[in-house]
Amino acid sequence: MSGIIEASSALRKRKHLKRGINFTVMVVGQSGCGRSTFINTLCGQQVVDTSTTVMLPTDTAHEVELQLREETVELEDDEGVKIQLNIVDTPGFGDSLDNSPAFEVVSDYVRHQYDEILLEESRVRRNPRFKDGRVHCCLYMVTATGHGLREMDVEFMRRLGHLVNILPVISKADSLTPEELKLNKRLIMEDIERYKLPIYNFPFDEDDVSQEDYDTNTYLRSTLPFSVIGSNEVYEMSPELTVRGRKYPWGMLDVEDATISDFVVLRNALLISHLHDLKDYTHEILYEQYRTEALSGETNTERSLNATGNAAASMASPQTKQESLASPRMPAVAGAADEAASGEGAPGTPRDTYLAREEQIRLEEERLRAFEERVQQELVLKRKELLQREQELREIEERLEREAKLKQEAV
Ligand SMILES: Nc1nc2c(ncn2[C@@H]2O[C@H](COP(=O)(O)OP(=O)(O)OP(=O)(O)O)[C@@H](O)[C@H]2O)c(=O)[nH]1
Ligand SMILES: [Mg+2]
Repeated sequence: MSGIIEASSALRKRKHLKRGINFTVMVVGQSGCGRSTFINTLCGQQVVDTSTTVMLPTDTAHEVELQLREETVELEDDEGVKIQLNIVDTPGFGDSLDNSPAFEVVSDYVRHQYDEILLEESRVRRNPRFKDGRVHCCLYMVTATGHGLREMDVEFMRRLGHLVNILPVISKADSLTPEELKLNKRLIMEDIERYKLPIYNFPFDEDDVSQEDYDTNTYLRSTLPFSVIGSNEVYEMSPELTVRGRKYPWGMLDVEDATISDFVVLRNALLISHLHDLKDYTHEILYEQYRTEALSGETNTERSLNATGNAAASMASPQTKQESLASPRMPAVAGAADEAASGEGAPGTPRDTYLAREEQIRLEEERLRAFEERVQQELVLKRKELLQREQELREIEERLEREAKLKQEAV
């Protein structure tokens, strides 16, 4: 009997390995900052086209629109574990005078993925094919300069940091000297501290961490923001050795050279050492917070930002962060109701208790109504999408029919 159980658990494990780990990374950064090149470098293959992806508006009255492009790549590590890496590229980001709409698009996308999970969780029958599209990490690329963050960078991190794990990255690091890069890193971290931006700072529980994890996380924190160099070219140095690098008149650099950029450190953290940490943090902290807000009908996400404080500056342990994020956000009345019910502190007369309970029920109903509204909105959106797809399909069919007719006529 136990043999069968062992065999089936091994089978399950193999199945899981075969299916692979689902991991989603969003790459955000201004046009030309090297997003596409970085994605190709990270995946070790040409995943996205690196021709300019943004069309400038012909009419100056119109702003450049942000698009979100999704790609999926299957990667395999040394132990044969497959990673279904979903990449969301953001062409058009930061190219407008007013970038608020672009922030909204990114924020809506991240929220939409959370809503999908919320909906799925509330279904009586779960969909076995449901795909978790939550963004586990957002790489925010800042083009190498001698300065700290720009207003837009601060605003983005401030608005999105409570929804998604943000890792700041300096792209095109080869355009700075080692001293300039050091200065750039320092100024960026100073800004992150000054504005209390909630980035992902490799949190750990100080009371419950192995020495190895402590060292790794401390090192990764001290490396933030990661500097990267990307390239779309692979050079054959010898029959056995190929190098992804950049060729310059003065020589060639290897993008994996750890002495000139943090690319390898970032890749290892993302795809190996912290893949599960980023997923867990997304699920247990960020999504949980979103879920509480969605179900309670609260929308003030800025408030949580203040509660979270500066993750980078305070180097809060996950416990501290979790506590501050998950701190009860029930309205005071509900608290009073509980107190009244337990007979502690509150006046405690039956009438008080009754009124407090009434209030609590009313709040619960409000919360449910808000949730229902969100679900309805989702449905409307899905229906719209469906109609659009149907229309596209019809157009394709018509085109095919036309082409077939033309061919027949030609014959
Ligand atoms: N020096 C240097 N140039 C880079 C690096 N990464 C990319 N580039 C170059 O920068 C230019 C833009 O790179 P892309 O990867 O297309 O940038 P992008 O952000 O995807 O650009 P859009 O999609 O047009 O917004 C290309 O000429 C790249 O070769 C880098 O690490 N160092
Ligand atoms: Mg691009």
